[in-house]
Amino acid sequence: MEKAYYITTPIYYVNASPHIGHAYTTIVADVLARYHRAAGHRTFFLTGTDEHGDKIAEAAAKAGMDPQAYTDMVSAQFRALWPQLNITNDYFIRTTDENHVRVVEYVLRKVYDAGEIYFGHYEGYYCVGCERFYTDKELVDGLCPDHKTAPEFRKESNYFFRMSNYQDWLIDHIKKNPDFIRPERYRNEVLAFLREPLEDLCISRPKTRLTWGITLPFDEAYVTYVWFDALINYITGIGYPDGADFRVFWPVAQHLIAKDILKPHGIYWPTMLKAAGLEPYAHLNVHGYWNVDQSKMSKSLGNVVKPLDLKDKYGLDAFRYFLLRDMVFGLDSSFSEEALVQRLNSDLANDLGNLASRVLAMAFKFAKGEVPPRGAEADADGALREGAQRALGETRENFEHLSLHKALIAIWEFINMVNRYIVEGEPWNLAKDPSRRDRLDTVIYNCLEALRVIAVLISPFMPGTAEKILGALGLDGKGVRLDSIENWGGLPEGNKLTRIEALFPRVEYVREEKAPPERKTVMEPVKPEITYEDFEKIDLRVAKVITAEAVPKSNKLLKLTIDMGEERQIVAGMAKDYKPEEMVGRYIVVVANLKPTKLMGVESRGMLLATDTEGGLTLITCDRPPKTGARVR
Ligand code: ME8
Repeated sequence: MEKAYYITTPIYYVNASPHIGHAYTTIVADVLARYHRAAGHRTFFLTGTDEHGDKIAEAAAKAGMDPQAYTDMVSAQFRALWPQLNITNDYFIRTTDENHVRVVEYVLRKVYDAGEIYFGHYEGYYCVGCERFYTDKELVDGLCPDHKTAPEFRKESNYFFRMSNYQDWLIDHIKKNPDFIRPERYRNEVLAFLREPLEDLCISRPKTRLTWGITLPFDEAYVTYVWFDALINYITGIGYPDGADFRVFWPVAQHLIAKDILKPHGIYWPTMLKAAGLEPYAHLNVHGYWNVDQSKMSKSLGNVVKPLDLKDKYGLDAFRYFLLRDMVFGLDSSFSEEALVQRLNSDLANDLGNLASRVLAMAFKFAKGEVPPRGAEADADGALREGAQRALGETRENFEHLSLHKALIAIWEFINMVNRYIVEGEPWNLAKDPSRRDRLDTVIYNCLEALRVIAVLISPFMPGTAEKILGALGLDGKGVRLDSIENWGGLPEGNKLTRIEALFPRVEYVREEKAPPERKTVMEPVKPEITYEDFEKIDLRVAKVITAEAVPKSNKLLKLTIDMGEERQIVAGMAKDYKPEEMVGRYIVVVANLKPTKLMGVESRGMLLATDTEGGLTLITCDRPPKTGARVR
């Protein structure tokens, strides 16, 4: 039977425009879908938008729009983005689609009729950003760990799904299927969560508070909780309950998500499926975050990187390559445009781009722009052939484990091998000796064939580039098959070649000068009043700095000896703004009667006064030379 492959992305919330985080997940799904198509598997790739719930209703209200008009608008932005990133999804689902609404009602009814949904009361902390309740334990300093905002306290009567009934089954399923949730760190995270008693899941919202959702089929007064609605997209998208595609693709379903939505996918979804009498998905694949300046990208933090800006600036394939090469699947990665440019110049312009130009130039110069005949094989040729097989083998293996960056490393090893093959084969010298024509043809043939192999291997990652290379070789760049490179020599002799422009022109990285942040003089709130007596308790003195040195292992602290009539040691957090030698000889103002303390293990008997300037801290000092030790009045 034909092998099937089904991959999904999260359906994205329509409260924000797509950024590189969304682009990354969708590009990875695209690479996987393209790879499986190239492997000859019957493939289905689903993406879409998540459009109900508080969060979307709030965003629509903020935009002054009706929720349907608002979701139509933003969903269209996502839909329009994907073709521009060369994404080949087979279907685009919206949770406001009529057929999705019907399926959600159908599943709810099924689970309700099975007695797995009941009416009850709930109170707890709810994060609208995540659209879920948090337990006290999950909150960090009372804030949502993801959005860093204070959750709302909510108390409501609602419908509940008996999720707790499935705890043991789920633990067992995860244990029996080690690859059910991967990589392992996320499997462990879910198992750790399941060590605590699993609570039932609140799956409704009263219409008195929220109307933007799917009405419960068994109670008109409530809408469905957005996650119970959204997760079901994965079965609606392939025609559940009756579609033929559902039978083909559900048994091999693989979801792709980032770690932010591990709990709904790792816990809610499999238990919902079980309760609805369906098999769980085959794999949940979880990746890390793209961070910018140490924080997860998000609209609220204002550090969003837009995929189309990068595509326009550097080209789509360079952008896709960078995302796939730089992130280790499962771990976080830090986005930097400078790193993208480095990869573009080294891996793409130098290694791959130069190889393609070099090989084609050679074929035009020495073989009249045609694929020459392949002559007798020398040792170097055998090694090249084996290199191609190794690259194919490692690509296949790494795709199994979603180690896409490793697959790229293996392909690049082969690219470098071909570059060496040319240097060692010295075709330019062979061309000088007519008796070596046969060898020259063979070397050129092998280089062109190697280019074909490379194009096929990179085609899931950089489909545009693969098409260009295959086109230059006189081949059809569409419908690429991996098995076409299982045997060396698939490139037909006599094929007419075409010249192409440089695949990846080098670019210069220009660091954008960040405009200095606009500084407003915002006065800190004045502290509560004190009496003169209170002020009198603070002993402020003028002192002269005698010595200064950095405190070991601290980038902030300086150890000072000061003269204030007596000699003293104080520690001051001035190292970022003053070099030790700049401090020596200065007059400073010190709080002299502050209780001694230790900073990084160094004793400090007093504190100097300083204030903020545009450029950092400045010392409070004296206009004219004072008497050391004098009181400040
Ligand atoms: O959670 N790094 O939608 P969402 C990497 N509607 N990936 C990121 C990312 C980042 N900084 N930011 C976002 C939802 N993503 C729900 C899903 S599914 C039934 C419902 C990607 O718009 C990543 O795939 O908040 C993450 O899981 C997803 O966008 C969250 O998208």
